[in-house]
Amino acid sequence: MPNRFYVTTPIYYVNDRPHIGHVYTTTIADVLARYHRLAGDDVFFLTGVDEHAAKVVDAAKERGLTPQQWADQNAASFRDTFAKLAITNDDFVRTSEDRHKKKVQEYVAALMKSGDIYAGQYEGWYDAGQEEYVTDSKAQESGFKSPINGKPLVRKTEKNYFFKLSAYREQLLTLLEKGEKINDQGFDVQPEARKNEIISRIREMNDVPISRTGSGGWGIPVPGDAEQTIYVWIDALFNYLTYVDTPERRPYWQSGAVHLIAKDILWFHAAIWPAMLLALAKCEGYDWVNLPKLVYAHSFWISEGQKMSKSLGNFIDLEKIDQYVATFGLDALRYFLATQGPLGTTDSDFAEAKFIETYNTDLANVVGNCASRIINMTSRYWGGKVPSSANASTDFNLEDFETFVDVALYAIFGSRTGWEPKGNVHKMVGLLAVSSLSDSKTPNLNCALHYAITLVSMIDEYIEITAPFKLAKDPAKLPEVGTILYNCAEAIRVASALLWPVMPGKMEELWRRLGCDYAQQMQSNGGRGNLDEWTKWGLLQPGTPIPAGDALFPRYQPPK
Ligand code: ME8
Repeated sequence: MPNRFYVTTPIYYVNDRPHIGHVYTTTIADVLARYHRLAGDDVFFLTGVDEHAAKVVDAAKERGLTPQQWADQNAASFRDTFAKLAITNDDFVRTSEDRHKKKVQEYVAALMKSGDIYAGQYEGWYDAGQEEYVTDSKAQESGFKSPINGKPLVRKTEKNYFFKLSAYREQLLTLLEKGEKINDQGFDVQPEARKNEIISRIREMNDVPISRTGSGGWGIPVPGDAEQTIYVWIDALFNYLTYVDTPERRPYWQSGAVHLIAKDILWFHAAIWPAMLLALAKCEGYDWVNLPKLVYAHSFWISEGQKMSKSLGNFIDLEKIDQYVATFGLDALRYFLATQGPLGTTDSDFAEAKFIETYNTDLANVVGNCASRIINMTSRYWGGKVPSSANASTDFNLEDFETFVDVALYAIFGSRTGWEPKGNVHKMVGLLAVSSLSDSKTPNLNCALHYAITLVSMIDEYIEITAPFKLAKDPAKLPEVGTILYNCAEAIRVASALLWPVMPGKMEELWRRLGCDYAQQMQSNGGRGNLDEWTKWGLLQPGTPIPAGDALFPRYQPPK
């Protein structure tokens, strides 16, 4: 049985169209999903939209539309955008769908029955214009006036349903601080600094209201109380479970979800969500419910050095995203997001100059240039066919090597440096690239991709050192040229497999030129690949035509 892997993104508010932040988290999730499929895992990847927010109602009203009409338009925009960006989600959440609403009501009813959700009174400072409560500290800060319209806040009491969050304090702290497991499943929050933030907050947590009144019918009613609507955050968090709560999909949930989010919504995911699951797991009929294995909270993109905001008008919005794709290609955008993005705890700057530099340095000069050199030399010196490496003396023997990377590195550097192939060499590039991509604890993509690119730049260096273009002048040396070109083509084939999750379009093009049918193999195997096999050394068949073609990543010259 293949490993299962379940990865999710936040479900995004549909009060507006998507922007780069939404595209970013979804792209990272897509890279992880593709990587796991490539490695042969059975993957479920879920993204979608969160519809029942009050701001959706407001934005619809401004346009003279019903909330559903406005939600429909924006949900379509999210769906189309993701499709355009080669996102391979397996389903798309819309919280206004019956299949979601029905399950949420079932979960809430079970929690009401077990006593983890109870009716109570909520009292607090209410901003009537915004239809929301303001925390005591915020109210004090703003002089008890609405921060939005300046009108006095009112002290208001209303009936609400509450979730017994405080009852799960100790259990959550044990899970997070001691790494303990429940039903064989641990629960982790990463990066480490974010986990520490959340631990201090959990120590002080109280019960939370999970319903509200006056939503005008937009939302999911509390079972048995038509006046109250389930609070949008509770409705939204449940999406991770509602969409896989079917007999066929439950095994994905049970494999331990990986929730990718940004730092803005960590509290909900790292405290409220696991506590609700612990509560649900105790209810009758829900003993199969376990915890997610990881909540990973990345940081934020800013834009050209400044926080993205409506008033500054500097959002990287759909128009800008389209422009980048039109100019540099989709794979370049995905590569930039994956390598320069805010994984970890520092924000990243989405700046045009940085985009161009990354594109020219890594894609045009390294990957594109290396592929062109190999293909062109093969056509010039070896009739445009994969050369045979067997008839030239090689200074290595396949049996001496543990992994393809040992071979690639030895082929590239061994003869020059006398490098011992066995040992930890393979950890340097390939396995590091592979394991850091797949390690769900810290999806350190920046690092993984850096190693894959390093492998390609080593090929370039190998060409410089061995100088096949000089050797080719002597007909007696042609077999040696063949060996060199074969090693180059093999190394770039291996690198292309490692880079495919980020740049599927261009890498599939490279596969076509190298005569590799990996895309077809994946298609006929339910989307699953065979990375272990495809990264072995020596798979290219001598004699296979390697057609020349346009540069994969033409160098970008900014218009004067
Ligand atoms: O919070 N940089 O939806 P949302 C990077 N509906 N990522 C960013 C970003 C930025 N500048 N801005 C947004 C919600 N994001 C809720 C979630 S989940 C059960 C409910 C990304 O539309 C990032 O993933 O405000 C962030 O967590 C998410 O968009 C918030 O999207």
